[in-house]
Formats: sequence, structure tokens, C-alpha cells
Amino acid sequence: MDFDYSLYLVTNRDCLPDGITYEESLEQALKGGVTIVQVREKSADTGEFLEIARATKRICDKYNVPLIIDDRIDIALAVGADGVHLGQTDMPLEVARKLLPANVIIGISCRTSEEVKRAVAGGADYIGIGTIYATSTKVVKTPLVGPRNIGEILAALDDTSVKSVAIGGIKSTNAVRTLFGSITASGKSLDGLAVISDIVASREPLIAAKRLKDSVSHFKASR
Ligand code: TZP
Ligand code: MG
Repeated sequence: MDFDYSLYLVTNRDCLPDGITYEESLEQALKGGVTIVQVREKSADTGEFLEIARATKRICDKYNVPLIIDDRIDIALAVGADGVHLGQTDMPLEVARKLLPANVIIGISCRTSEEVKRAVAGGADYIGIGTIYATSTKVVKTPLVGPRNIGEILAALDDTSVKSVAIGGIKSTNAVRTLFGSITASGKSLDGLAVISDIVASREPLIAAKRLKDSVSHFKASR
């Protein structure tokens, strides 16, 4: 499936500012140029997660943007999502691949070249490289990847069609240098940026998304 990973929004209702609903924030972000959405709601129970996923699917469909579900294969299947995102300690990729229909994509979080190689061997469609910068959105127990190491990790994707995004502390202020810094010796680079708080915590998610999207578009146009 050839999705556009340019601006990958990861949801988190806990980051929303007062007075703006989840649906409003999401819709504004999509109007601002988000190209793919992952529902990641760590504080929701199964019933709530399902409801959020359904509501997100309705809005994503309106904007013709693909929907990815964090972790939960059952919820992805229940709402007819386009993909599932797995962490290194979630359901193993090979098992998820067997459970999911062939048209449902799988993404996996990676922080080393070894993890990337395993993800490729296991049939991942895309990888999320991170955590790049310090973030207060997630408790991070491993050392930060840092922007300078993205290229080296990405090099493990050479000669594959597997796509990549960077995640963790990505803001409009570091977007351009993160993207340019990711270019490998063979010319590969990130396909996009994954963001939570820079969009979701904003009172103006449309503008926040547009700023990030403009950075990615500028990067892609220059290559
Ligand atoms: N995985 C690695 S860092 C992170 C996730 C889900 C959180 C990213 O949030 P933010 O607010 O964009 O730093
Ligand atoms: Mg997970």
C-alpha cells in the first residue's frame, strides 16, 4: 500500500488543551495537512479505545487519510483500519503478519539498525525511528536516538521499499534539520515526521500541522 507518510499524526487525548475536543483537534490537523493518523490512547480501556478508533475512522475517511491503530490488532480489525503499529515488546511482527489480512500494513518502532533489519525480515511496511529528541509525551526508558544517528539507522533500510518516519520531540522548529540530517550516504532519507504534542497540544492544530507539513514539503521539493 503506497501511503503518504509526510506528516504522521499520533493521537493522545491527554495532550489536548482545555476547550478543544478530540474531534475538533483531529479535523483541524487534517485540514492542516496531516497525511496519516495513528490512534494511540494509552489511558483508554478497550471499550473507549474502540469508540475513539471508530470516531477517528469516520473523520479520516472524510479526508481520505489512512488510519493506523497502535498495538491492538483486534481493534484494527474491528474498525477496518489500514494498519497496525507495533512496539518492540508488543505482538511479534511475524505473528501479527499472520493474523492480519495482506492489505493491512504493519509499522514497527525501531531505535537501532539491528531492530530495523529484523523489522524488514519480518515484513514491516514502515518503521518509526525514535525516540529522537527529549519528549514529555512518553516515558522513555532507552537512550535517545538523537538526530545525528537517524541516517545510520536508516541505512539498514537500503535496498528495501520499507518507509520510515522519525518520532519523539519533533516540532516545527527542528523538522527541517531532522529531515536533512537523515540523508544517508546512498541518498535515502526519512519519508516523514511523526508528531503528537506539537499538533495535539496546540490551540491551533491547523496552523501547527501546516507548519510541519510545509517543512516536509520543502524538504521533498529540494531533493
Ligand atoms: N514513541 C516514541 S516518542 C513518542 C512515541 C509515541 C511520543 C512522541 O510525542 P511527541 O509529543 O511528538 O514528542
Ligand atoms: Mg505499543
